[in-house]
Amino acid sequence: MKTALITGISGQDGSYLSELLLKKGYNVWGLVRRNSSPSNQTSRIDHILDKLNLRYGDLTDPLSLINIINEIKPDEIYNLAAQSHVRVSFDIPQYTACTTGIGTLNLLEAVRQINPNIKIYQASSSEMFGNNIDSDGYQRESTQMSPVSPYGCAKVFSYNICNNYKNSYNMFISNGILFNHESPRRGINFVTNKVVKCAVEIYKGTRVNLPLGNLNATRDWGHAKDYVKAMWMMLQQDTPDNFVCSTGISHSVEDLLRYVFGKLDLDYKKYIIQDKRFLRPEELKDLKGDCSKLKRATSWEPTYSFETMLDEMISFWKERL
Ligand code: NAP
Ligand code: F7E
Repeated sequence: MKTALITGISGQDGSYLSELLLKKGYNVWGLVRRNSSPSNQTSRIDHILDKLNLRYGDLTDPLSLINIINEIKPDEIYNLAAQSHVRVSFDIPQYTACTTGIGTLNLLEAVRQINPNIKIYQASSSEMFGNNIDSDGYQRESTQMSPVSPYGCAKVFSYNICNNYKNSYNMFISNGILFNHESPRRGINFVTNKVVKCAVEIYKGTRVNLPLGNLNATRDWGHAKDYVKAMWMMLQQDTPDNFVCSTGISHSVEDLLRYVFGKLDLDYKKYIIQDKRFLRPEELKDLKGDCSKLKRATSWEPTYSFETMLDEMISFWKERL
């Protein structure tokens, strides 16, 4: 039985990855932060809590990482913990750098000192590319990285330090460069789940409008359940490498509105109000990923489309609200 440690186990991806690894027979451990409302914090993993082993810790506390790695002796570590909200990273840039950037270094150093043979997955992001696009309209592993947010800058640091530790100390560290991925478990301050939840509230008569920021940006949106499979596949390769994971199809925020409100027989134009609070000081305009390297190396294929993913989210909120 393999042992896996997931940092960020209480997050969207941590919850789906836990389910996947449990199904595969792993002994699954997770790092959780101290929170004044513990039941709320584990809401995404409450249904499997009895099968998981949780320990308090924090990426910014190196001793907590050393203690848990010494205790559980993992075969694989999935480093999913981060301050992951791009807009918020402009409000708390130093905190974001400490957690999303230096936190990764703390983890790598703990692994190097305790057992450099542990395999590590690093949650890298398409936000690292900033506004660079190859001439065919896609971003891929070779696309230049010029991040446009404190979050993106911190992720580039983590990406680079992972490559540096891999090469310097011959460690198995793979970066998954994941494009946006969503689900009913997505935080409700990210645009997909915000739009779906608010649209369902308007449909049910409990809300009158939806304040949003930039509607023109385009994103390559996939489903988190598909993307955690890719994370696991990356660590089952013979050698560590960096892989883009994406659907290759992009939609604007306005497309998202049209689809979700349309499914509820509503005209989104009647409800949207522009709210400056949701604009970013610098915006990443367009994302569309080419994941042919991942597909060549593994048998990974997404099972959800943009539409089926949103249908699942709409059904979830219709039932929940
Ligand atoms: P998420 O829902 O925001 O989850 C983040 C997790 O990190 C939560 O469990 C959070 O704990 C934990 N965390 C935050 N700061 C921490 C710290 N200092 N020490 C320990 N744990 C900490 O994010 P996600 O959508 O699952 O994404 C997972 C990872 O993939 C993140 O690193 C994200 O940046 C990256 N990523 C996400 C996407 C995407 O579209 N979802 C795309 C590319 C990359 P609490 O529950 O206590 O807050
Ligand atoms: O924004 C626009 C916003 O916050 C998407 C994270 O998982 O993916 C995610 O980052 C777009 C942006 O995701 C609102 O300006 C308009 O253009 O859902 P989002 P993100 O910033 O792309 C990357 C790959 C990650 O790695 C990150 O961790 O939607 N937008 N109006 C809005 N966005 C939000 N949140 N709220 C609005 O009201």
